[in-house]
Amino acid sequence: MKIIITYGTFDLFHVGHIRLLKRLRELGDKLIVGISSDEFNEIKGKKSFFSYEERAEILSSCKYVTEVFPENNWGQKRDDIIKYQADIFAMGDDWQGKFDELNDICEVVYLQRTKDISTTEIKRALSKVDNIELDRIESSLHDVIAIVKNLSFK
Ligand code: C2G
Repeated sequence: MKIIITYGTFDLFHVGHIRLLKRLRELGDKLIVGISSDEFNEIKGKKSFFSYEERAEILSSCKYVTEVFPENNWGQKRDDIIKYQADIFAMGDDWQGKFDELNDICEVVYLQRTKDISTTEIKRALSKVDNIELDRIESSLHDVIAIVKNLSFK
């Protein structure tokens, strides 16, 4: 039974996340995911849209994921690897080299990150959509006001 362990925020779950989890699951038999708690996200400088509970529900519903648990700090990985008897610790390669010190208790693997998608990108795109929508509504309102003005002076 080969056990894989990984960590992340996994906010606004997207194809980058799912492609990583799929590849991680293919490395072994079980995939255990440490999901960053809301408090730990603050330490990471991240404010997730979905709460820890919602993100945990989404990841738990993913067919590639066996089990999830809260990631509360940077330093718990070594204990987690021992507790879950993980054979492989794996992350996307934006973390390349950052966790190599764990290679005395498990294999450390970094998989290629999916390009052109990230939670930050999604948030940025959505904020633009709001502004575009607001501009459209505002110009429609101006049209309506012009029509009303026309009518009222006849
Ligand atoms: N990821 C990916 N491709 C993307 C986006 C993310 O492969 N387009 C991977 C990341 O490399 C990471 C995982 O998905 O391995 C989760 O990414 P995040 O939710 O951004 O998590 P992160 O902030 O990197 O937290 O202690 C480790 C941290 O908790 C990792």
